[in-house]
Amino acid sequence: MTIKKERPDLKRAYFGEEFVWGVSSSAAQTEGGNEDGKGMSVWDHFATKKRKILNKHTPEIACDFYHRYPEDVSIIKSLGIPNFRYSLSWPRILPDGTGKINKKGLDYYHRLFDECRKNGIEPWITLYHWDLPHALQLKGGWKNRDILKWFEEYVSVCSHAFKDSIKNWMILNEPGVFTGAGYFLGVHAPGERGLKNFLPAVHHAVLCQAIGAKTVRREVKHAHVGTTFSCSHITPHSNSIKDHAAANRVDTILNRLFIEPCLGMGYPIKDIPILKKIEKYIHPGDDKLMKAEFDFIGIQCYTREVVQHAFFMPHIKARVVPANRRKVYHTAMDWEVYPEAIYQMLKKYSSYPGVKKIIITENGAAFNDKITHKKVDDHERIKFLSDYISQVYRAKADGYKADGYFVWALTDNFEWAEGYYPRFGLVYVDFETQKRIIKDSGYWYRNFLTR
Ligand code: IFM
Repeated sequence: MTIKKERPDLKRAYFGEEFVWGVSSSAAQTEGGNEDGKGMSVWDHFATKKRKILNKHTPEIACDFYHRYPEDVSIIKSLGIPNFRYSLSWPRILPDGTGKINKKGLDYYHRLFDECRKNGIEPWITLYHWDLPHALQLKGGWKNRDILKWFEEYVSVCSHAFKDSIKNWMILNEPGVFTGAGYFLGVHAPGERGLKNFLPAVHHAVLCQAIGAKTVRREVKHAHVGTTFSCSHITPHSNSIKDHAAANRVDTILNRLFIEPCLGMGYPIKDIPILKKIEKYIHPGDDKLMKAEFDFIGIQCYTREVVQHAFFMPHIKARVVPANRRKVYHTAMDWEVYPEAIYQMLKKYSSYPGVKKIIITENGAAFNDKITHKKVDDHERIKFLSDYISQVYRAKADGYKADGYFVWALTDNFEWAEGYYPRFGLVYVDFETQKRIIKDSGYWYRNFLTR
């Protein structure tokens, strides 16, 4: 397949002054630095004790961001990227999940945010990007309703510590993924499976996204508070009634499960009756507790899923037909490259009353990047970003909410169960030497943002 290198007509100015441009990353995927009092996370445990990651990779060193953040912040600056979304590591701040605060952990984040500011970069915080303290998982983790008070304590420590330096806060990163992959399919940490683990984890995450928002607002005056959702455009595999119904069920689980309760709509049980079992975990008053006032929602859209009816699939009776099986152009994650997905998602989420602003807090692609003559020619990623950003523009021009865009990711990093194999970065990382090389896509993004 021939890939056109670049669309010359796309301009930052088309999006207006208010539109937020940035790049995203997360602590567990980049930081390493298991020192200075950091506790073990569920991902450290899943990787080093359970050895569950592809090629037995671990996040122990990752991009060594803990020590190398000044270099990475200077790269962000050199690329002219004005906003940096990064997560705080719960076990670095509260090594046992609750109780004793690790001052060295807080000091490190203060240094990081100071470094950003010194370089004219606005830091955005994600409070929870999947690295639950292992100590809390030993007590049941997201399945245990006590997580409501553990999480409130963690958020209150963080928002108190950073109330003067951080304006933009996101509560959870993709609750659909950490509950689905971590507590239903068992392919992510902590590796649990089945509805009996998944449903309480979902309900507690829904409550925590609201509790987190309230806690940040209590501590931080004028906070700009959001939370993020993973989402995919869903299409039926055929025109059959059964495939349409299956597509609707998958859409409900992937795209509606976490946003609707926080908007006061409750769980979408009507469209997926097995969800009724979640009622067992709902306490009186929870319907009010689940509601949250968000200034924005973050959506993280990479692809579309094509869905087929599957009688033997437990609970959902549907399956996703992989991109390689459909023989469509896809990334190293086997995610179909389908730029219109992001348009469809902006359209879908714009239609919810109560959604004030939508920021694309992640979008990007993993390709098989190679270094040639000290350069990384990743024109597939350039084409990907350019086409997806064009669809964001199309949505905005059609009157849908679209208020910002963050590329995932700043650097190649630890891609969870896939280890270091998929490379999502604008910056290449040689994981042996920790040398960074800005990829052509990094320079493309710089030109897009600065010309
Ligand atoms: O790397 C992840 C990130 O942590 C959450 N959103 C999707 C990215 C790519 O898989």
